[in-house]
Amino acid sequence: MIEKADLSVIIPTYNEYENILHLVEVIKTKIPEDLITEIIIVDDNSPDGTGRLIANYIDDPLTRVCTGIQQQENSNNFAINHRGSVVKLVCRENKSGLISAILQGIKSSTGRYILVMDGDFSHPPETVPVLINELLHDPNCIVVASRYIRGGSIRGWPYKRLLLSRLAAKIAIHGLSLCNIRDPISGFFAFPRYIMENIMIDTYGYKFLLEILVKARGVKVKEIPYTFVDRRSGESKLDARVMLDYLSAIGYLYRYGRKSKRLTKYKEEQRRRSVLFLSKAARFYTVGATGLLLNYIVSMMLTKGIVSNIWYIQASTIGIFLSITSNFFLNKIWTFEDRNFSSSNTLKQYSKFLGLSTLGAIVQLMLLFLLVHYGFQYATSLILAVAAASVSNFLLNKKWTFREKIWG
Ligand SMILES: Nc1nc2c(ncn2[C@@H]2O[C@H](COP(=O)(O)OP(=O)(O)O)[C@@H](O)[C@H]2O)c(=O)[nH]1
Ligand SMILES: [Mg+2]
Repeated sequence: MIEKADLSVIIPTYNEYENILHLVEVIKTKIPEDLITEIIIVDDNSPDGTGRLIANYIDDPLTRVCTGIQQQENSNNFAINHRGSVVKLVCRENKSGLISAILQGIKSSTGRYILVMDGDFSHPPETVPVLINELLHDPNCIVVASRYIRGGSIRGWPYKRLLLSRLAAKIAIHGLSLCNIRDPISGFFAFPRYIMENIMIDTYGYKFLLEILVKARGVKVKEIPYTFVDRRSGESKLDARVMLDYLSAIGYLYRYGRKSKRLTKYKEEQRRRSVLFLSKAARFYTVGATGLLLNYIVSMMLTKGIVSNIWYIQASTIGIFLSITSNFFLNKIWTFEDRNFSSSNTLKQYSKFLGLSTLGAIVQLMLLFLLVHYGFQYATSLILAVAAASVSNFLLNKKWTFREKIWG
């Protein structure tokens, strides 16, 4: 048994008795020789016996001889051909819809690459190697077989169905802003498994590709043309109910897209605010450092006889006063970019700033006393006390003196 495949081909089936075996055989001949491949049929207990047919095919000793199996497998739901391709059958009890069938197939698969196609020959097996080659060429994109690019077409559909399909594609493109694809409702596509890793597929919709395109937004898409051929035999499951489901799925994806856009916007806003907050804090602390320097220089000049020779306490008081004043103006102009220089406003802000600086000094001293009292080292206590006082000083001045929001 193959442990891990390179490629998993997922084919959902419901009443495809007349198509599926032939399709599997043809696909086997189209897959590049060097790829270990599993073909996974997901059948919803088709009343026409599609599931049983596949199970018998897998079990059939002739299949095994033809495909060169060496040893007897103990599970009865896979078969290996001569290139190492496995055919697996996933049986589900009830008809539960196309998306969930594809999802179930993917869950049961192991391939690094996944290819999804219908089981009614509408998706020509000749296009399978083209999809695979494109994907191997650029393994980070979704390769979509498209009916609506140059070279693509639809054969055998009545005019009404052509129109409906075209309309459905347009609704998806415009409604969901999918500008990099012409056939977003294609059911024939291939992609690397990792794309599915961070997204939750909702089985409620009808088009699997749409779910990926909206939820893995930004993923690279490559379209290759193909001719969709109406089913050879059997009946299409497209009915009014499916169309309604489709429209409500578009509505759901539209709301999903808006929600994730809002979320991205919110995250961007938060990032912008944190940058703003940090840059203001950095400016506030730079201003604080210039204040310290000014305080030091002034105190020195006044005590060492350069300008005068006054008592050091007086000199320090003048130094503190000057540094608080210069801090105030620098913060007003540079940190908080406040351009209201009316005398009443400036005076009011200045007194608040002065008051908060005094309060900061008192808090710092009290904290220092308490920390040292409770056994902390002086140096550690000093750092903690200065940090606490300067942080509260910044926040209070931001909010109360310069009337800004704390965050941002
Ligand atoms: N397992 C499973 N396969 C389904 C279901 N509905 C459709 N299919 C298969 O999905 C593929 C596309 O369905 P089809 O009726 O051909 O849709 P159309 O091509 O849009 O007309 C075919 O292989 C169907 O057999 C379902 O509910 N469960
Ligand atoms: Mg079909």
